[in-house]
Amino acid sequence: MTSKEEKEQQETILYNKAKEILKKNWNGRFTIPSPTLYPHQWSWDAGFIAIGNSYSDIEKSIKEIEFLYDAQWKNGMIPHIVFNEKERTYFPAADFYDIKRSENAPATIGTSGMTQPPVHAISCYYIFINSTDKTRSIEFLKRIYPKLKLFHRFLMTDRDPERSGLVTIFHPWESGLDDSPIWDEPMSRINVKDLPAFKRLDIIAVGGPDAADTIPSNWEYDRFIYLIELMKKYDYDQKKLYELFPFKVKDIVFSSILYVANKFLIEIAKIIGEDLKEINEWLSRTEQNFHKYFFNSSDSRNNTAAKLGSNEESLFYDYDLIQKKSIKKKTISSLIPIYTGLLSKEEAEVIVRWITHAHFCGEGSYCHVPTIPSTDLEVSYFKPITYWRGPVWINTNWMIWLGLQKYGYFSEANLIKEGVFELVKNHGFREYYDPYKGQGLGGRDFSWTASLVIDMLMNKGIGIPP
Ligand code: 2M8
Repeated sequence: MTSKEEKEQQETILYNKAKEILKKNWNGRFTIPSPTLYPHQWSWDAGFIAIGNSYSDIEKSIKEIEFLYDAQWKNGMIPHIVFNEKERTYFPAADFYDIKRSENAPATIGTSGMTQPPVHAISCYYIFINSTDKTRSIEFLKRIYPKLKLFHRFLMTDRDPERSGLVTIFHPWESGLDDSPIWDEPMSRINVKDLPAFKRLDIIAVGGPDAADTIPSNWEYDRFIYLIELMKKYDYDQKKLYELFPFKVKDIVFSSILYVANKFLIEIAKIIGEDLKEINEWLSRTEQNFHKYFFNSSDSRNNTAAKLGSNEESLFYDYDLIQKKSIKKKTISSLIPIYTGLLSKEEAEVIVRWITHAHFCGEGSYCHVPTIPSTDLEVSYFKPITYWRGPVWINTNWMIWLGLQKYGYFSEANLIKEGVFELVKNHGFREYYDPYKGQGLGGRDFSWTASLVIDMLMNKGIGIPP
């Protein structure tokens, strides 16, 4: 067998394995993120999962998105979790969120009271492109479009009263990157009071001697739970939260995904003949402010002196609205802007230098494969096996893979793709991976890993931002 044939054979094996995982994690109504850890539906997981399923099971992708959007709040928010009422192995569960306090909450569906990045318009575009029955997929787009737009409008208004085109998050869980070092500073200012007694179930679910080192610390978890208590105290009223909440961050990953999702929403609007005006306005707001908040906003830099990559400090950083300053932590979030297409050629070149640098598992590093770790390897807060503080995650690598292609860096994109294939082939379709050893960590048979590997195997360029 030639090496090309061998490679093709291995890729077929990976494809079938990934499909099998998605099939197994489907519970008849939605796909669980992982059988070992997460028994409910998560919002951005659902978006990623619908992308993988769009290649072989369009009906499932449609059902996935519709199940999630049936739980949409009256103010447009898509909750970050839709609970399976029969499951009791995850904390905090529906009763803890007590969403009935909000007049916006759905009446009969149990959900969380916060949100997550809006991947879904991107998934819906995949559904349309990959469908063979265009009449049926257009019917779906017509049904879902107003709901997608309502969600984006919620993010562009309630979560952006500044009209910056960038999203404010109230909880680290809203970012999806739960215990990223980015949140250390804002979380350290939170004064935890009257925390109700609770029992963490994630540590039991992960199991094994290293379990505690692979998940967020108790210090972080107390604050995660306390912030939910505070959201409840303010009845999930977005205006009150904006005024009074102690955690308010303009987030790069969330805002980048929203920008890309708005670009795909435009594509959907064109397909079904809807008006583009409002979405175009949202896009131009983001275009005007992305650098202002995430790059030039620092207290110590002035607009003219700042130059991306001119020194270690000049990168994209999240912006803390309470402290009114950048949160200077070197993580994968600093590199995600390449996914938006909002960078000049020169800026993209600088991001590529970081991506291929030893700090982020590039040349000269001791990493297992050249995939991007969630945190710079050479900073004090890097931890190789702890959740979003160092391990390699497939969804963020997928975004960077697409961003690199957007700017024409095909060989760099290819290195990441092959690195991802090596990880899943030899270490399983896991939730995250140790960047040095490649060891698989967290949940097993992880759905978004399977789904995005399918997209990388198909390699059709559908997700490259327009
Ligand atoms: C993780 O987050 C949840 C809370 O939302 C948890 O730790 O229990 C994150 O990795 C998040 O990005 C993901 O959506 C979720 C389910 O996979 O797990």
